[in-house]
Amino acid sequence: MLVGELINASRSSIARAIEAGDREAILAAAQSQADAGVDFIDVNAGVFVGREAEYLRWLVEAVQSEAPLACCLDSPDPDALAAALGVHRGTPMINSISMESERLNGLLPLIAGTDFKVIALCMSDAGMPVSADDRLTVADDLINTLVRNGVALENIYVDPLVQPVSLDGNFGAAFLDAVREIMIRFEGVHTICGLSNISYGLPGRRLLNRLFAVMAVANGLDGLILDPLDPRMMAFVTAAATLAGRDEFCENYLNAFRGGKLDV
Ligand code: THG
Repeated sequence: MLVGELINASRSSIARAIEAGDREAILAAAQSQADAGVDFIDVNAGVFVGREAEYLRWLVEAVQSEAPLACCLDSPDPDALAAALGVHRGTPMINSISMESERLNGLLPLIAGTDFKVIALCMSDAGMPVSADDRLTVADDLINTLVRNGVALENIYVDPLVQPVSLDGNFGAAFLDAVREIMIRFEGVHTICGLSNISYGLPGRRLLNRLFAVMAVANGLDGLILDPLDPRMMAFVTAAATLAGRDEFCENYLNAFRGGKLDV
């Protein structure tokens, strides 16, 4: 399951398009990611404090102005999510709920009993997780809370939270251990992550991001938030999914080969 990350107001070209009301630029960014094969288009207007709800809703309208491309609504703010949900067509993904009590209580009423896909981020009032065990504890709480509130296990995407390996040499291994354990212990649930945090503070970031994607898929991860316009990343992820047993009859791999997408 792939989520395209490019419509994020932390990117200057997107911030400019939002402020200029340039619907065509947003639509083009959405269409190119959909053409690259993503399942959801992430939309994030978090840098616009005070106007996030208004801008997130506008982003959804822009992304869906030609075709009802499904959005991954990327905000911790219930008001912004409610505004975006008010105009979204089809089944959205919510990015993300966590065990932080304010966020949990704000978002649960929007999510309970729906068939939305929900990213469950492994953060709690205790802060950021350090070890694999920290991540397992929060994942357990989140999964149980969501299921008790009428969210199907199959619609939950646990994000164990990638942290920079430059800050603590064990952060990569702790994340990978958590993915493997979550996928074994909670059969039927999904896992997902963003990649760029792993390489924060280091040179050669794209190399680290691509290899970490492969390692995460090898450990059972079945969702990624990524830049789908990076052809090497896409080739690596396609090959990794095939090698990890997630590509029946190697169909996706062979299609990518025939489309010239593996020659990168
Ligand atoms: N988990 C979940 N959601 C997430 C993240 C995650 N949403 C946001 C983020 N992480 C994923 N999205 C992006 C979007 C854009 C960029 C990175 C991640 C990006 N990065 C450039 C880079 O890395 O070189 C430059 C960033 C900049 O301009 O400063 O563009 O982990 N659930």
